Amino acid sequence: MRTVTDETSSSPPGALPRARTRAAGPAVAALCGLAAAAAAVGAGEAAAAFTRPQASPVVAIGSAAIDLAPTAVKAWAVQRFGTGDKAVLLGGIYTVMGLAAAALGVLAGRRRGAAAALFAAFGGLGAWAALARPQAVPTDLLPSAAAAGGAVAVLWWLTGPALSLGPFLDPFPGPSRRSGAVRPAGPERRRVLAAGATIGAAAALGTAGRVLSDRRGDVSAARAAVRLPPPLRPAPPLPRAVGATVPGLPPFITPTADFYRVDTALTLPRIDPRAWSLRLHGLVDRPLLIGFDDLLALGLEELDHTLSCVSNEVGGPYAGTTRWLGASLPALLRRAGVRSGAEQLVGRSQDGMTIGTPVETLLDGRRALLAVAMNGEALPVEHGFPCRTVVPGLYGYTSATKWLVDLEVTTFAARDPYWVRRGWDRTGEVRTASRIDVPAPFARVPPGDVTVAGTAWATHRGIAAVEVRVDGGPWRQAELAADAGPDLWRQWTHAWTGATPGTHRIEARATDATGAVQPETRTPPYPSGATGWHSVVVTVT
Ligand SMILES: Nc1nc2c(c(=O)[nH]1)N[C@H]1C(S)=C(S)[C@@H](COP(=O)(O)O)O[C@H]1N2
Ligand SMILES: [Mo]
Repeated sequence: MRTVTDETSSSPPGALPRARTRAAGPAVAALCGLAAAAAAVGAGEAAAAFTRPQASPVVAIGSAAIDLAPTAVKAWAVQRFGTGDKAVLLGGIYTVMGLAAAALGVLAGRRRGAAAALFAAFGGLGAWAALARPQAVPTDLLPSAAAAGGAVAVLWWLTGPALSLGPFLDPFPGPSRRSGAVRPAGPERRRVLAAGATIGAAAALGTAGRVLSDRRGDVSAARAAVRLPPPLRPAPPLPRAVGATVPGLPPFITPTADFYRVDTALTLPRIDPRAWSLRLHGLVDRPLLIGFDDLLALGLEELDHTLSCVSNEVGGPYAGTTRWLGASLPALLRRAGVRSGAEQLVGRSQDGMTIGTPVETLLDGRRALLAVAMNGEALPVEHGFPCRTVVPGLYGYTSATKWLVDLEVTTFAARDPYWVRRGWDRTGEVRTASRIDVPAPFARVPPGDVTVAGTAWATHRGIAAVEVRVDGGPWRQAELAADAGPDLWRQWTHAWTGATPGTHRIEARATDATGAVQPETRTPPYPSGATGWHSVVVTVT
């Protein structure tokens, strides 16, 4: 069966050194396994175009991995890869799948039935993952079934006798003229060609499936068609000196394109506002069901606010400031009539995320929005189109449900939202943070006067002071930019004079408006937000 020819050898085919003959067989077998996996992915993506993109086996298994990943792994992924965490996860899944498929191909050389059964089992895993998603529907089974069917059929075909078509149909008869490389002949050559063709066809099928589901689910036209009414209650103008103009310091208002993104959504929920509705129910006197136009008709208000993520490390980038536009959430709660005993409001997103906000916080007089726009434009899909919540003072994971479809007023005992179930703090009050943006870590700066600048936030409490010190020396008051209100971050600058050549450590700490100084002790983000002073080491040359 393993007839391998080699031009450099004068021996007749079949008399080659055994090591080379053996090397070609498993490689071809592994390739057949890879082709079967490619068929699975291609068929799965194609079928998902007709069901839902979330039901594609790879996406479903990835989503299950996100939900099942231990908290430490999730926190590490967010910190290490940030918004790129999803690409890294998918890359990892494809790598593991590729290795497993190659191994199954080799197994198929000896036990074809067992290999086919294991491919089918992978399909079963995809089906289980798809059906275990929070919003699963029975048809979510289909992409995994297509994937398993495709893989088993391709494996059976590639490893079976059908490819022995006879030498006259072989497009490359005889040994290679170009090199002395071992080239499989006969059935194996045809298997290699067939496997290659299968991989190409599967890639085309999968790509077509992706393109089709992107087109079917596209909401960009619906988003462009949203007509935002002028705010009934505009935000007060920002003080002129709200931003410090120092090169390297981020702008006071974060451009939407630069706004950080943190979520568990491997495929973005794409919701047409015409098909969207929001249910408010639970411990209320008058449950509500409102559509998007009803929401816009409630009378919108603007809110300038700094949103931040609990997973942000000291000095990290996961905070941004934007002008939100939306309907008042406290007003809607009052309209529904919150009953006594209500403790938390659980927001649920279209993809099944649950985020719990204390009712007491929502009704203590602060502004909170059912936001539909940021910086004057309908929410981008990745930031929650068509509607999300925003509650100043709380980290995103307890306040900022994107792709919001349901609000339930309930008790703490009745429901543990997604992150609380994973051990994160129930309230998620934003801790005081100060970040040195300029100079950058390990920057080289000239001696003499060095401008130090940064951003500090203690959302909803406000920033009263920022202090800076160099090499553990005395703390000096930084100069604060104008205060735009407690719900917004505050930029600051400090003139470090007499910088001498060498390596220096700059540290910053903020005091919030309650008078509490940021603690020095470094704690990690889990379970209630990072603490500690940010420091930057620079070299004066
Ligand atoms: N549906 C949904 N909403 C979500 C999340 C999520 O994973 N899914 N993540 C939350 C977290 S942890 C944060 S910090 C904010 C981030 O919002 P952004 O991506 O618009 O910056 O969204 C919150 N809302
Ligand atoms: Mo977050």
